[in-house]
Amino acid sequence: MPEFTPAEVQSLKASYDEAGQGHVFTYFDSLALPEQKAFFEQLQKIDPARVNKLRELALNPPKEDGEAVLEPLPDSANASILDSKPEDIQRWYDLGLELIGKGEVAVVLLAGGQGTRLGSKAPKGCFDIQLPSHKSLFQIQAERIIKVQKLAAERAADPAKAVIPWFIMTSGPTRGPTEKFFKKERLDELTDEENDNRAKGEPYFGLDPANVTIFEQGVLPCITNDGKFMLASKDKVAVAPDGNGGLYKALQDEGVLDKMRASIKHVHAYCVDNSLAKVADPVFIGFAAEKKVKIATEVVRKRDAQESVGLILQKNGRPDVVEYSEIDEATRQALDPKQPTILKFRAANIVNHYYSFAYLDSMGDAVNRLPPHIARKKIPYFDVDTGAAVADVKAPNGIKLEQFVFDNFKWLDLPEFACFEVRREEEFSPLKNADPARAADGSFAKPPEDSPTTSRKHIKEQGRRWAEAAGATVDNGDADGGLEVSPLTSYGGEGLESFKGQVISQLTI
Ligand code: UD2
Repeated sequence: MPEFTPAEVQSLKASYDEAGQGHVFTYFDSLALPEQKAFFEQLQKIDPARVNKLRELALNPPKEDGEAVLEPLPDSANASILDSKPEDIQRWYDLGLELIGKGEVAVVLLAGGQGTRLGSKAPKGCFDIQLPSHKSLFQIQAERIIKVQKLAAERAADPAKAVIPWFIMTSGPTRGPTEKFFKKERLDELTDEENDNRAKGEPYFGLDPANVTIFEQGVLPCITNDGKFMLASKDKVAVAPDGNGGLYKALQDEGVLDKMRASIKHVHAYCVDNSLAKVADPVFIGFAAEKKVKIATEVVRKRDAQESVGLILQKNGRPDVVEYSEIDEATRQALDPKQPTILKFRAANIVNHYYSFAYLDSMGDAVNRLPPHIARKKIPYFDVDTGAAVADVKAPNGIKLEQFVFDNFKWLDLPEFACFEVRREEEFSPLKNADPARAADGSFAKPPEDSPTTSRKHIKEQGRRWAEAAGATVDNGDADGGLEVSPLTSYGGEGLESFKGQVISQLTI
């Protein structure tokens, strides 16, 4: 029995006709019932008028009156762990742990991106950067949550409340494999060795599954250059994830805000591919909570003018981010007039954001006004006129609409926003690219950057620094001269006193 009546099909078709997208129904009547049902469900989820509006917003963004004036954020909106007083950092840390101890902190993981540049078929969180422990990014991040929960529980009036619910945003392609990976089911997308390594861990890496919610961001149709929705086949619209800015609508549509509302006041959202991400970082959360801002963002000093990171700045007096793919060369190269040896715009976005729950819960329909960005792509499609599928597309033939998670920063007044500079070596090592090819002697043809090698190295160098700061000596023959310190041993270098005066010969502690 179909799940829809002819009248429902007619009214759905009328809404597409009205939006100038009626062509997607060309083959609807010729489909067998199961295909009709699946197609009807997909078409029902897409609001063609909303997509047309988003495309319009993307192609003709609201004009700024006059030339956009870009300036670094004022000192009032900036803080830096590099030059903060130790007592301030300690106060933020204590406050952050107190809030976690009261069960008021949730974490949102942005994990809907595909690992295309990394060359991995499985979701990035599954990636094994070849640490001695062979822990995946998901496992490392899960264990950081376990550890910081423990640190909070030790001080909490009611330790049972020191729980950080983890909400993992996936997209169509990453949801299934992510769920299977957390349940310890084998993934076709992983090698046998990677699956075997996963099998060693606990389901959900030792977290209580009740506190881990995997949800899905929305999709947007791929659109031809003249504004028509593209079909992937007779019975499917070609769609793509709506960008990490799809987070805000997904928090509403997937009931995540509803789940948070009873106890959560502070939300930390971070990027799956930052190997050094301090998940639910008490210092950052304490800092933002103390300033009572709606949004705070962590930044690191930009490595060089060409680094592929967004720049946190003020635009016409409002907080904003200019993405690396949209920065003009003059802005990228501009030097600080007061210190001409460094970049004027050097606050690099690292997809590490704090939100007050109240702000997220107040967004309402604004989630439909996040201006998407245009990505002109080569999109395999089904040609409605010829009835043939075109797989091998030679040149960009359409656009994908991608919303950026930081595009609502501009909606805030400066006092509602804060920027927190942290140390790159402690908190940012992006896993973006596959390792470079190796020469015959096994050396890299060019220095690895933002790759498994750099992620692995940065984690082990951090572990070595922590051990040596605790008074230990590391002598373990590690290839990178480092030491892997499990998050279950230490979250941020604390609790290593017992290693004082010892020689650590293990590769991981
Ligand atoms: C992101 C930032 C960039 C800089 C850089 C540093 C944005 C828009 N850009 O650029 O400013 O901070 O990272 O590493 O944030 N994601 C989703 N759904 C999507 C697309 C992406 O969840 O539809 C997630 C993705 O899984 C990752 C994060 O968002 O956790 C960043 O996505 P990306 O790696 O595609 O962004 P990138 O490196 O172009």
